[in-house]
Amino acid sequence: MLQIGIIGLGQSGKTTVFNALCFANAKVGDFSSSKTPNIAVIKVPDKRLDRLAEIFASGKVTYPEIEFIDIAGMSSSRHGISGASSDKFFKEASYVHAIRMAQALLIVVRCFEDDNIPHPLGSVDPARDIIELESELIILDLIQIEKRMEKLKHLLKVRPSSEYKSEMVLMERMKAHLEEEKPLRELEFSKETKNFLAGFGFLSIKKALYLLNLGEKQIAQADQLEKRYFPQISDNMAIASLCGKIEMEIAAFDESERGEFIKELGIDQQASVKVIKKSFELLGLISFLTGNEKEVHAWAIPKGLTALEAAGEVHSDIQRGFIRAEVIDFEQLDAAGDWATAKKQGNVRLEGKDYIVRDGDVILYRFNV
Ligand SMILES: Nc1nc2c(ncn2[C@@H]2O[C@H](COP(=O)(O)OP(=O)(O)OP(=O)(O)O)[C@@H](O)[C@H]2O)c(=O)[nH]1
Ligand SMILES: [Mg+2]
Repeated sequence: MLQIGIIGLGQSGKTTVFNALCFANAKVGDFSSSKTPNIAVIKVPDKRLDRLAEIFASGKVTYPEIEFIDIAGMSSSRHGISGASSDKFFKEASYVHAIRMAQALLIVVRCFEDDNIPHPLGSVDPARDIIELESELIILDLIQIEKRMEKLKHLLKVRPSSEYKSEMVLMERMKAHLEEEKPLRELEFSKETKNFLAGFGFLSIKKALYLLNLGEKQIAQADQLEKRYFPQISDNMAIASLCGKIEMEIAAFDESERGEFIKELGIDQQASVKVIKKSFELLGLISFLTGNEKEVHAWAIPKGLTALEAAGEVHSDIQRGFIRAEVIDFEQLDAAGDWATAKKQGNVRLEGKDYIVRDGDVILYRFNV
């Protein structure tokens, strides 16, 4: 499953945002700093799927899921910046480990002012915090790379191989980049290298969605604030903003009452829904759909997968016994009203293994095992 780790300085509102996104009610504030992460799974809303359930008269609707992991604040919160390096191992084990394997990070930056909630660095200063958080990720990755290089040096001595040699070159390239205080997500890697690196769980390589946690009075200036703190957006990152406190209140309402409350507040859409959408886009994900009378299902996959690769998401048998895929755009199926009519209209295409799946494809797999 897709996993997104929530990080940020202490008391920046991570757990508040987590509660808002996941409709959860984990404790926030002073007494919340437990070292066990909060974990919750959310469904990615997709209106097309609801319509597909009508078309197939299907009893069950399965949305793609994302898991959010909320960990306690990063080191600056407790030890000050200077203390950050002294307890690397402790911090590594207890905080960061939980998000090592996440595909992306949601980085919460405090913008809200509140004299009752002390900021770990003494004042509310989002620009400084962004730099602080980036360098924290960079330092943690540097430590890990240096450890790996030590090991590689040894391995190259006792068991030299071309694999180790090229890995050393790769690590050196990454180290040089980090030493310029740049996150690894800005580097380009081949697909194979990316897969190889995935196992290391580097942090600054993960796609990052920066989330400005606004005060109630700042909501109207959300766009300006986003532009002010992120005048340019680099690769593999995105920006969003919301008022965690209000969003958490919205999430606490029953679904039936939520719409009314949002209207009263004069907000156009629940901000957390936007954050989920942005996370999805940032991860470069698309959805394809499958359906029959039993179940309709949206599958989240990275862009660029073939019909055969996508089949593996649904079931390994379908991938193994793949014959062909019958494919139609959701819009065309929606207009036709049912599969048989769409077929008669000639809009259902036969595609082979190498067909590149597109967002909104409704796929009926033909297979034989
Ligand atoms: N005024 C205001 N307060 C907020 C907002 N978001 C969070 N807070 C408050 O800030 C405090 C800290 O929020 P948490 O969500 O616990 O912060 P955290 O980042 O999870 O904190 P740690 O887990 O201890 O690092 C709580 O008292 C929240 O109610 C906001 O948008 N506006
Ligand atoms: Mg928390």
